[in-house]
Amino acid sequence: MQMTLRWFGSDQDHVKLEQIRQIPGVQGVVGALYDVPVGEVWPKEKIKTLKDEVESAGLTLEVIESVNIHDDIKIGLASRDQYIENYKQTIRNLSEIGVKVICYNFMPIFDWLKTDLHFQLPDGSYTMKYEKAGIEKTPQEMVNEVLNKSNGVVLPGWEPERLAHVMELFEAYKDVNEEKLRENFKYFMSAIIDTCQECDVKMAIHPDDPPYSVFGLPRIVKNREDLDWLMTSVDNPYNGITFCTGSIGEDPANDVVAIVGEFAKRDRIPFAHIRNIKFLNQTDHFEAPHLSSEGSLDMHAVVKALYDNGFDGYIRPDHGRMIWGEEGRPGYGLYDRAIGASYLQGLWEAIVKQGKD
Ligand SMILES: [Mn+2]
Repeated sequence: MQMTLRWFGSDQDHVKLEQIRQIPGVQGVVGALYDVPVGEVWPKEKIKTLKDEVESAGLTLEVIESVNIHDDIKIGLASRDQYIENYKQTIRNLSEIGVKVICYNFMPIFDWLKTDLHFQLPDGSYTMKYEKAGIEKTPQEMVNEVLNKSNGVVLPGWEPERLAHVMELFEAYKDVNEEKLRENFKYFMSAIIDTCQECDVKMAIHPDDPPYSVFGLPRIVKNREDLDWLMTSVDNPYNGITFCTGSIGEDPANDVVAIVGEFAKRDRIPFAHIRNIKFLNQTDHFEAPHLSSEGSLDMHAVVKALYDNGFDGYIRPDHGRMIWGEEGRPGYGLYDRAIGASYLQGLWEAIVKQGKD
């Protein structure tokens, strides 16, 4: 197990590499280039610059989150072949600087969705919350709300200029149902898998967040059956999962511990996001501190399922709260994630040592 922390780069992240270096046990950062348009090849020089910066702080850069998938690949347009060639070149370029895992998602149009980025808990800290009622509207209503900066839905990563085109994207996806999206996933993964193997770079798909359809859009990474289909469709260890306990756990029907154990055993989890959530009811939740007693997921059982099934990949504590007056990117403060990293490593140490008795 290698503990890591996500880092958004020196010009975009209020957290410094030097601070991450001081969290006990954290060996590396999970990074990305944020100024390369989706679909284009990540230039070698820029990747090398990022790697040098991270390594000079005494940390490693072996996991990338994310290299995003162009919509034409997810929609299945003829132009996808060029974007797939670009993706393969990006894999080659990343492998040259020692990257081992690429996290990505296959969600149409929207990345993760929360309805409140500053939900205050009784202890005064701030966290993110999701309420299903907050997104029960048409895409156009939703877009209008966001453009008007109302108190409605907040969509991280959605700049106004992109939002202006969101209805065109909905139009482009109108014939893409789950079956078609699965076909397009298989086409993409089949096309890149040899390159992944040659370069020793594992692809790790992030589950859909939330793990069910929103705005009528298809979702294919929601539960055990979906993960099984994805892994079987291109049956190769380089086609893997970023196991996100929060995303999978947001559907109370998903048995997170059983699913993480199964896919660790199948050697298909090169990377894990560990966070806890607390259900408010069947559909709504907030992101709780990592500690089992603070949320609805049993973190000990999750970590034990990883250990017992031979997990030897990368872990990062997923979103944390904003505590001690820290301000910055919601979910990505320093302090609560550092506490999460320490807690998860404590669980891991106890499980390893018990296992040796
Ligand atoms: Mn995650």
